[in-house]
Amino acid sequence: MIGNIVRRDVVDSTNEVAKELVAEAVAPWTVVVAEKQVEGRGRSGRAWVSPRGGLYLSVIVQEDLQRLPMISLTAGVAVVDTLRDQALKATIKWPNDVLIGGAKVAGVLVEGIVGPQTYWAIVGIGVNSDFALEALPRQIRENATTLRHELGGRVDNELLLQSILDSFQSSYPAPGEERSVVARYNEVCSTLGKEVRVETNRGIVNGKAVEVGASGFLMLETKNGQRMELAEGSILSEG
Ligand code: BT5
Repeated sequence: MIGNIVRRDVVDSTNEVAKELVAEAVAPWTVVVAEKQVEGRGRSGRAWVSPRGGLYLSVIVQEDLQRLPMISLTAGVAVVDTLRDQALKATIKWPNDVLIGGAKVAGVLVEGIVGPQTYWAIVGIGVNSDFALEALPRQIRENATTLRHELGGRVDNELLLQSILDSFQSSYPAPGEERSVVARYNEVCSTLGKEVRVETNRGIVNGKAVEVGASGFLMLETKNGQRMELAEGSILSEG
């Protein structure tokens, strides 16, 4: 499935380049890879700091918009499984932070767009791979790590790219066959079982994280035993 790989040196954001390609009629499963981003994006208007040496990619897939949360889970699982193959103890913090030892090493941003004839998902993945931790601003560094820092040596971004793409493609669920990737997500999600404090666009909620569903929601159990589904949010603290 993985098709053409479009390689760029410096871009604003690989997701943005991918969107331009969709507007020009692109083949599904085209991948955009850049060496550096100057306007790397996170969720909700946040920034993804993207120095040279990191891996920045966007996979362009044709997808129904309601499957985007599912595709985001799949991308997180692909990154975790790739890192685990290298004996790194990677986990996911809901919804899409890939952590090693509690520090963020990668993030996923899936954006949906309406193309000329169909819907598209731009699956953006950023990995702090082959650069020193010091390349990140101090404030971010406190909660982040890089593969070079974890492994104590250089990282081959080309091999990493191929492994992530292989893993993403092999985990990618056909409609109706989402169960195994959701199960895998729940296995590697370090948020589950913890008391969490989550910032949502409806305010802050507290509860015990129980599970993540196929539509990407986090099921929380509040103190009075009520269950609550969160479609989006950022975890402020995990107990
Ligand atoms: C994410 O957002 O984690 C999604 C990151 C997706 C980046 C990829 S790179 C390829 C593609 N093209 C793009 O433009 N984006 C995608 P979020 O969960 O909102 O986390 C953002 C927060 O993570 C920031 O507010 C910082 O606190 C922190 N952060 C920023 N840069 C970081 C880095 N390099 N390493 C660790 N943490 C970082």
